Amino acid sequence: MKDQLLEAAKAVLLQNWTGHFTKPAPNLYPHQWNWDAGFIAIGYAHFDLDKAEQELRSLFKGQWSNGMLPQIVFGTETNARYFPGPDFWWTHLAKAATQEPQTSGISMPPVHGFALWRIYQIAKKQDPKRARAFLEEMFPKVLKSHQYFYEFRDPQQEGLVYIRHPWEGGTDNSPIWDSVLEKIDPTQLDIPPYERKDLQNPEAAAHRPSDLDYDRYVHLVDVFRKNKYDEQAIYEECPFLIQDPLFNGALVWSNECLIKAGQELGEPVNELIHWNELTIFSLNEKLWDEERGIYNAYDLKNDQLIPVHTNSGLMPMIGEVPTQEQAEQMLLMLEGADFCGSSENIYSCPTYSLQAEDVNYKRYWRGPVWINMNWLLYHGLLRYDMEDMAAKVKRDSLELIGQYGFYEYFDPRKDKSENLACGTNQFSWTAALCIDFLMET
Ligand code: 2M8
Repeated sequence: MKDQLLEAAKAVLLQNWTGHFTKPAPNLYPHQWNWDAGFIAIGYAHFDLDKAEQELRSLFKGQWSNGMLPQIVFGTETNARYFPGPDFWWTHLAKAATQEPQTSGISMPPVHGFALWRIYQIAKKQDPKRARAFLEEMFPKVLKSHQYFYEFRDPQQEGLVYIRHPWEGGTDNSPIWDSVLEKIDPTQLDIPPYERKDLQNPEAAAHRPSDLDYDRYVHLVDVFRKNKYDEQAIYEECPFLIQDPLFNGALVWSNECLIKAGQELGEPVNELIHWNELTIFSLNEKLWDEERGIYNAYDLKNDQLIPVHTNSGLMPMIGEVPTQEQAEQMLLMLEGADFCGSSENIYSCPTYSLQAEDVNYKRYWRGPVWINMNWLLYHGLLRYDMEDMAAKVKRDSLELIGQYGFYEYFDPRKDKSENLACGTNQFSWTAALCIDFLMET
């Protein structure tokens, strides 16, 4: 059974391999995506080091001269398959952008520090010299992407990085963004004309973000391009500036892995240590919700907390941000009615509190289980020796995949009469992280 699943997972990655990088899915996502590439490279490291390395090299070819690692590095498939394609971003106006390959003009959660370190650990067992050479090659690039965040996305120098578009958060349609997006009224704005392509995919169409959401997404892109990607000007004008606990939690784990990598390579790491201490401090000082035992997001534009509880609020565990005591509170939250429901009827871990009135078990990032979030949560739990819960998260992930296939996300309700698979099939990070779960020793 394990061998079959493993082989099937490898086949998904190889099927989505384009010769230079791996598409997140065969049709819906025809280019290279930023955090997908990090997860995918981890999967490859277990059976094809060459592809693991190429995956990250290809992504970093799109890195801007200011360090920003773009959300999408466009491949050669026609624009007809995905909106927004390369032409929509007008990145030729951005001083720092690469023109070849073309990219989008936003970034994504910084997973590459911990992906690189994990790949190094896996590769060392196969070929130590090669593993070190790749670490050496990538370390400065990943470091530069962190420098970008601390230089351009942390205006109050508190160590908390903001995102300026829901797509940057990775959790596109998360209810965390709602209150901020609702303030953008497209009827009062001049929204540039555009045509969605994602609804052409019948598997995914039903649960994707709404047209109103897309108008707002497009408006934000318009703000960026009109400001020629000048970060200061965007900061002043952009209505969407959010400090997200998943994003900043990933940053901490990646900082920490870069510190280890730097020490291994004999590189200076003082700046990284300083950034990291500040981010950990501010996550706890500003975003920790003592009453509920979870981290909030913060709306920087309107200067207020966003007390909306998705499992992003649990993710600072991956960087060991909470103390053991805080983590115990988080475990209670996770095991309780909000997430896993202490019952046998819910697959861990729904992306949105099951107590929320607007939880939706099938809609994109508004309730379903996503395997990358489970994988992160699993690693977070292990840092606090919460082995039982970690084992459940892993078991549930493998059971969902084994039963339904390598889908993009899953309805968390254990109901054998319904097909729990959602979104697009043959999804790369589901396959890659399944490999990592299975191969873990
Ligand atoms: C989804 O996001 C893209 C935009 O980036 C989309 O909806 O078109 C998200 O699930 C994101 O996290 C993921 O990286 C991307 C590709 O898998 O798809």
